[in-house]
Amino acid sequence: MGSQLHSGFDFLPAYLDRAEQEALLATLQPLIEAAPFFRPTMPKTGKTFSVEMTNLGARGWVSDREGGYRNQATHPFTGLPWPQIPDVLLTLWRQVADYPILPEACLVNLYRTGAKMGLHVDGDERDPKAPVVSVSLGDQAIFRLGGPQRGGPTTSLKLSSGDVVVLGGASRHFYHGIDRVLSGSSSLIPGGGRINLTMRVVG
Ligand code: MD3
Ligand code: FE
Repeated sequence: MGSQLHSGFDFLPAYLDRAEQEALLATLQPLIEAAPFFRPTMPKTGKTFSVEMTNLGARGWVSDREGGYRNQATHPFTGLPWPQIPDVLLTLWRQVADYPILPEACLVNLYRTGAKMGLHVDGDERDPKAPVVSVSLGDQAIFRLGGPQRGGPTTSLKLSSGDVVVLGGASRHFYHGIDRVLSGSSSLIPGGGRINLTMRVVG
């Protein structure tokens, strides 16, 4: 059990050591080659996200102007099913999630220079009791966590490579975002940047 700053929010700093981070990245590399990063676009406006994304698992998260936010079984550009979530991530889920169902989706976010993610609440997973498990790799990021309502007080937390966060309980529905990534703060990812993995039960 790490430090619980908010109800159900569990921060597990340096959960993965450097060798484990390198091994996880090596496991991800061929999966990302099969399901390349793409830039989602916002519903209606078509504005592009600065974060690049791909998914693993049966039900990946995608967004575009025409179809809006949704979960789907195939990559929007290759048309292929997403690669399976690797065992090393399912093992991590079993260790930290305290939940009897395995994740069906793992969103992979890539933050290159200047990428950020505005304050938002995660959408419509049908099982509201299921936690989200997040793993950070590469450059450090300034993460902002609010409460259930937009405009309420927020706290910020630096997320470093190897940190794991479990979002359970009430925190699962809290506003959150990534204000910025500290470019050059880690040597893990070739070409620099940050990867964040979020495992979810989609239902
Ligand atoms: C707090 N990702 O993919 S991970 C996202 O670092 C997302 O890429 C961020 O927000 C990233 O939706 C933050 C940590 C995280 C994930 C889900 C949460 C924090 C959360 C859900 C509710 C509250
Ligand atoms: Fe989110």
